[in-house]
Amino acid sequence: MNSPTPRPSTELRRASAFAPSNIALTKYWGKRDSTLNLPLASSISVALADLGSYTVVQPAADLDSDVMLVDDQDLDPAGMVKVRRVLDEIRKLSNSQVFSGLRSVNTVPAARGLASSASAFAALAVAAAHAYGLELDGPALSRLARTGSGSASRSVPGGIAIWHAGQQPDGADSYAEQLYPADYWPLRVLVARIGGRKKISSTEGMRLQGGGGSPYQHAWIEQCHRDVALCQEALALRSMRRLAEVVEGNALAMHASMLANRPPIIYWQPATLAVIDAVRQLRAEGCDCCFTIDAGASVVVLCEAQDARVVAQSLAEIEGVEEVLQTRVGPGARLVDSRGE
Ligand code: 2P0
Repeated sequence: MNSPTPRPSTELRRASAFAPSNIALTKYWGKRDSTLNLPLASSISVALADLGSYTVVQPAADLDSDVMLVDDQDLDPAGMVKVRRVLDEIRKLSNSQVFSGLRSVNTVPAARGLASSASAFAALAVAAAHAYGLELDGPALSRLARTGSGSASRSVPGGIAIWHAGQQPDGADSYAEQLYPADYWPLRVLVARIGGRKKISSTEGMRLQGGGGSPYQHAWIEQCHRDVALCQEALALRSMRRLAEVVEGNALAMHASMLANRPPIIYWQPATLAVIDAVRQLRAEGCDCCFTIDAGASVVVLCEAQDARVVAQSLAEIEGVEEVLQTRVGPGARLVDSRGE
């Protein structure tokens, strides 16, 4: 573990950070420890350039608990438990007992299959560590973010990142690091937004499946181990053909394991399948693209820059696609000045 350098509590200060959301190329869907968010398999992601969260942390001696607004609403109790987990760890490391007021603004639509919790917790970890005077390295910040929400670990390094599942019970070896910087492969990321609020959160979906609900759970995790290796090969070659095979196969295997769960976990809507069809058709016509789907109905499409316009146009024409967001791969979590709020 990194040795933090605590400063005296008089050095508590307001701090703001931005963190990107991230899209998994091979997924995190299964935990070996649900308190520390330790995964059963490693996963690989791309950070999104301008879709993410700004979080401001203001330690205040007169508060008797932490309070947090997310998009101007009080954070719900389940979210607050996760936030306190991160802040309690930071207070422990900095020998502080001061609570904080926090405000987070998402540039990602919440609960639509895009991981707003990933960016929110990565921004929280980076801002709060600074607010409490800690100097932590990347792996330490990634571990902190992970305790809030597993996927947040990957938003800390940004670019193309791998989250190592690790083996240690305390999670010391379970953190994300960058495989490639954001400009390694100038992919475009298109989000075909579909549907309203999802009914089953990722945390709950993984809990249901982890309790022996899916007969395919073991096969799914074994597939993840293989796919992480295949994905790294595809990335090293910058081969969209090979990337498509592993990224699409991994997402479909995850949803197959969810569908087979009892009770079933079904996130797709008719438009989800329509987008899958469209991407396969585009590829047959020579467009270098592939799709992936998280815990929601929305579909994310990765493509080469020169194909982005035609792909975005095709997606926008599909019935049930409410909006097509377009971005590129971006850097990781960082401190920003308070104008970044
Ligand atoms: C991923 N997802 O790898 C996968 C794919 C959803 C489907 O990471 O319980 O919100 O807070 O650790 O991080 C969503 O999981 O769950 C997620 P918790 P988290 O992106």
